[in-house]
Amino acid sequence: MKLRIGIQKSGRLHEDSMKLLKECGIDVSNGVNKLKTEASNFPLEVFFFRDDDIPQYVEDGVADIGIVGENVVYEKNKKITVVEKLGFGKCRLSVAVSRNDDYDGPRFLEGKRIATTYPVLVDRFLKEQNVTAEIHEISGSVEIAPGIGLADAICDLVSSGSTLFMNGLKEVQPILQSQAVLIRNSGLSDAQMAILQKLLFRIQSVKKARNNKYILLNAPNDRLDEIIGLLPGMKSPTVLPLAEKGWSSVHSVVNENEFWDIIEKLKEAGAQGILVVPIEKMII
Ligand code: PRT
Ligand code: ZN
Repeated sequence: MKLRIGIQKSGRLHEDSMKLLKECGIDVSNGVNKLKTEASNFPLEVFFFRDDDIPQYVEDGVADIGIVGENVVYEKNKKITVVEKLGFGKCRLSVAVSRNDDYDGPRFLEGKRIATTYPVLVDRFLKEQNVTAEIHEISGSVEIAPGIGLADAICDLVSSGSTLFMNGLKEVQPILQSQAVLIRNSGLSDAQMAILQKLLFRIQSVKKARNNKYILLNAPNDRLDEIIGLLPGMKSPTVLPLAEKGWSSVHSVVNENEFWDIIEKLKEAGAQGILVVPIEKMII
């Protein structure tokens, strides 16, 4: 029994998807110019598809699971189950208008022409806002539509914002936050679900490790309590005596989001020789 996973053949999600499998300890040879490949040390077959096709293939059972952007999942609206957010491929689907327009809320779009590759999501947004506008579905280079007189506004994916900027547009209204997610066919067998659980356990360990750092530092014993108080750790920090009297070595795990904040406070509390090390896997 093997689980079949669909990932993007080439494009923005390909490398991160392959990297995630690798960090899960799954050996897969790269699939450029290949339709599929097999993991050598995990019951997984990897199929390479265009990202837009992945929800359909997972619904049809051509693949059992897949990695695809939430933007594609919700636009395609197939009968599949979202299993886990993966933390990469982050972007937002946003309405953008000409830099010179005064956008004063969704009402601005009333009666306007909006060019997009995401007609379903745009339509849903307009309905929610009680706005009537004309949706022009185009398949690529949406950002040039206002410049050539095809549309008054666009709705497209944005990450850095430089594409909009270079085309004289400004982002005015995010309608969906998106990242890559793991999806699955809704009718997997027990045996397939068991493999998925194994994979998911590994993915979650990799995600936790990515969000945390291992930290080592030297602390003067008279301020040890204060320093330990700053470091939650997985249970509580490890404290070992240093050869030099009056000092201890403290080891712990800190969350990426709180990291700089904690480092500042540790320094103020007299910590020295702070080392920060990436964590490969984290199992709690
Ligand atoms: O060939 P295939 O159909 O598989 O690939 P594709 O060309 O349809 O997709 P691809 O590889 O461009 O994107 C795959 C997925 O990456 C998308 O579905 C999103 O989930 C995710 N993603 C994340 C992005 C972006 N960021 C992104 N910035 N997808 C596209 N863009 C484009 C956007 O459309 C615009 O043209 O990048 C431009 C904007 O980028 P900034 O940085 O200038 O704002
Ligand atoms: Zn695509």
